[in-house]
Amino acid sequence: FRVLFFDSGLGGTSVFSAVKELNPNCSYYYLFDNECFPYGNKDEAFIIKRTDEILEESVRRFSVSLIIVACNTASTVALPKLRDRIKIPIVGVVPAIKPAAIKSKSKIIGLVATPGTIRRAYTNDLIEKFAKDCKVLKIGTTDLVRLCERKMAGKPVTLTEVAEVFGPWLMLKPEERPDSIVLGCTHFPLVKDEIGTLFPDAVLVDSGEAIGRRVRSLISLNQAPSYEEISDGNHAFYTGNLENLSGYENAFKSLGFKDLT
Ligand code: DGN
Repeated sequence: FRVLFFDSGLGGTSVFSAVKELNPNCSYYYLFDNECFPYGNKDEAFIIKRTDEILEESVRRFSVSLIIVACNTASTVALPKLRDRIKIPIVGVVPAIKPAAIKSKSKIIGLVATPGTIRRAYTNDLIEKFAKDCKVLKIGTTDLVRLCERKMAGKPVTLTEVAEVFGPWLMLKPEERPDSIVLGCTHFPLVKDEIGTLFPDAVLVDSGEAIGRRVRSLISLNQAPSYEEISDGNHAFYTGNLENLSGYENAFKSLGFKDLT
């Protein structure tokens, strides 16, 4: 059973780890659009066109049975078009507003995501629907995405650098800070420890486990076409720009991805 992960960067690897844990018997492919990284500040039309082009091509090339758009920035805008055009199950990753609102006692929740995700009508609808009783503090950042990429490439990231991103919340009195923080970008679980150190009393909510469960149920419901396909257990990753990989090979290899194409 072949599953394709897709992100403009390495953020999707945080979802990959969660999905693989619950679905160990799949083959995983990771499509890493580093040619157009980052998506976080690109306009919506660009993201819709780009994801459509490269995912259609990838489904043909790798004969995958399921796609995980492991990027909130793309999922919150491109899913309808993708689902219209590509006829295999496509699982999107969107900010976990609902569980965060449920977990919050103070009813002050935080959403940290890319500027694109923060702007989306989709995100505002989620807030409207699931967090009406909460005050939602938002930070839109591409700086934190870059810090996560740096960390994955094996370079040091300091707590001060992460703290700078969260300046607006750290300036608040402790009781005015969110007690439940949505990591609304798949990169951010990669700096979960740092964020946890800055906000020790807050619960950090990402989408990884929920996506893992969703994939498991799609597989068991046999909703994906080539379910009977036996996994070859091989994990491969593909990238748009080989020259720009700078240190990422090790990150992928340590996750069990063997091929570099
Ligand atoms: N990982 C992407 C997300 O979840 O929104 C962001 C990547 C980017 O290109 N900024």
